[in-house]
Parts: sequence; C-alpha cells; structure tokens
Amino acid sequence: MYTQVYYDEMFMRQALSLATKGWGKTGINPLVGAIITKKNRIVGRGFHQKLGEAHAEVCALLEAGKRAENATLYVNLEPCCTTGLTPPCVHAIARARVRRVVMSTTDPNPDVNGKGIECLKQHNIDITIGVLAEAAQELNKWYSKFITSRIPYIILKIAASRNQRISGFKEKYITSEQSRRFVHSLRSRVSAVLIGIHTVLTDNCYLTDRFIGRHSPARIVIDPHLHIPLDSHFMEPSSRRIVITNSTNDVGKIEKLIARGVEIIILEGNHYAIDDIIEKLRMLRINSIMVEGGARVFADFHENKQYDEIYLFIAPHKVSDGIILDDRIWKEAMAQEHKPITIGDDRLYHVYRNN
Ligand code: AOF
Ligand code: ZN
Repeated sequence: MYTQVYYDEMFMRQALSLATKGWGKTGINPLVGAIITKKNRIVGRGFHQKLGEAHAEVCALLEAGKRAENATLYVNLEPCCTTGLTPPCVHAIARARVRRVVMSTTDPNPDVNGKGIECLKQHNIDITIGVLAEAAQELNKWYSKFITSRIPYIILKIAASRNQRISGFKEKYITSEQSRRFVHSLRSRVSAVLIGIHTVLTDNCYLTDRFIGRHSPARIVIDPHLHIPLDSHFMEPSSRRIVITNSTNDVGKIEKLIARGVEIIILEGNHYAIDDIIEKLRMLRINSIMVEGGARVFADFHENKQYDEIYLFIAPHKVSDGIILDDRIWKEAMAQEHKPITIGDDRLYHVYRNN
C-alpha cells in the first residue's frame, strides 16, 4: 500500500511533465500542468498551452467534468485569483467543488502571490504546498524572474574550440551534432535569440529550431550601421525578427525591412548600453533571451552582469586563428568547481551567475 505522500509526488511529477508541453508557447506566462484525481485515479488532465488561452486547471476541470466534485487537484503553481486574459482559476475550482488542492509553489506574480491560496481556503478547500517545489521553481525560473523584476532571463550560449576561439572554424559548425541538437532544444524554449551583426555577416545563421520543431524564437540582431543583408537567412520570415539600429541610417532600407515584417528598435549612437537594449526588449514582452555571439556581444552582457546562465560548449579541436572568447567568461565557466558534461565529442560547462 502506497502512502498519500507517494501519490502526491507521483501526480505532481505528471503535472510538471504536462506543463513542459507549453515550452516556447506561453510567452510571459508560466508553464503549468494540472492533474485531477479521485481515489488516486486520474480523472482530468490539462496544461497551459498558449499565452491568452485557458489555464491548466481549467483544462483539467473541463476534462474531469462532474468527477471533479470532492476530487484532488495537482498543479505546479498556485492557482490564479485575478482576471487577466482569462478569468480566475480559483473560482472555477471552487465551482467544481474540488476538495483538495496540492501545489508545488506559490505564484511569484505580485497580483496573485498568496491570494490564490487565501481564496481557496475561504472556500474550505484543503491545501498542500511544496510538493516537488524545487523542480517547479527550476521549470518556471524565467517566468519568475521576469514577473518580479521585468528583466528577461538571459543565457549566454557559446561554442568554442579547445583553445578558446569562437570563430575561424574550417567547417560551419565546430561542435558535434549532439551539442547542436541541445542548442536547438534551448532555442525552442526561449522567447528570443540575440546576436551581433558580425555573426550574421560571417555565419549567415538561421537561429531557428530545426531539430526539435517545437517553436522558433524571435531573432534579434544588434546592427548599428544597418548592414543586415536583405537576402540573409536572418530575414526569412519563419519567426519574429527584430533589428536594433540607430535613426541616422538609410531610411529606404529601414522601410524595406519594415515592409518585410521586421520590427525595428531605434537606439542612438553606435555602441549600445546593454541595459538600454534590455529595456526595449522587455517592453516587447520578451522574457527570455539566448545570446549567441559574437565576442563583443558576449563580453558586453557579461561585463554588465546581464546574464543568468552560461552554456559553454568546447569542441575537441584547436583553431589557429579566430576570435578569442573574453578571458573572464572562459575562466568563469571553467572554474575548478565546475564539472563539464560530455555531449557528443564536446565538453559542456553549464554555470549559473553567482554574483
Ligand atoms: C494558473 N494556471 O495555467 C497559468 C497561470 O492573462 P492570464 O489570464 O493568462 O493570466 C496570467 C497570469 O496567471 C500569470 O501572470 C500568472 O500569475 C497566472 N498564470 N496561473 O493558475 C495557469 N498560466
Ligand atoms: Zn489561472
């Protein structure tokens, strides 16, 4: 006979797994999954599929129908009590006469934080908080940062040779296919990928998620002199494209870009402050960004401490002449306490910013 604690963890694990189906589609909203059980048997499942669409709890309640009465609802985030793009979940839960709600964490959204729980208590619903909380926090770390600070979650993703070079490779790609698959999976989750214009000019990169096929992020290029070639892969309209440039550039070219659906962000000068870029991007409701180069862009984000994680992939080869990755980033990622993961032929150092 299993204990209720065992069942609670098992169903929450399923709710968390359902939540991940929303990766890349929920925008500034969290990833949320919900399971409804009666006598420890599942009678309803749901997840938040897309920004603006029904919340996980509502989807699960719909599937459960009348069976939700006296049932237990498992959800990885505190149910909401506010009307945003959709009505409050707590009312739907109370109306369905759910008896117990098990959640992983409270909702960091200041409009909800704790108030959803209060509302459920007023309806005499039993509450359990903290089941698989760590995993739930990890899953929604981007959401949590953005909703509390309005600063996007930023990942620096770097592919380098064994001798610290991030360009000058003989082949287009220096890292193995397994590493690139991993990168595409990251791309399929973030709101946007950001690069400098030199990377577009040298690599003509796509920046899309071609391996996973879940979602391609917005593509952002920092391009002060408006060098972006109209026939580059960057221009392909498979996802949102954003060019950051200044107002003194060729108006005709800016108009051509706009006519092709490119969004333009205007900043003054030729070297933009990272904080100004972030300020503009947060107004476009971009809550997570993967920075993919080049050297200057990496150094700027790093120096301004505008990053949360670094993924440094190191290929087994050396390259004789190419641009060298900023020493501070290289050393931080490879600090002694960080153990690399082997991925294909490469080593991957994954570190969180700790200052
Ligand atoms: C939940 N379950 O599945 C989600 C929640 O604009 P709306 O109506 O979609 O509301 C967005 C807010 O609702 C969001 O900031 C967060 O506080 C909460 N998201 N809550 O109970 C869900 N996606
Ligand atoms: Zn809700």
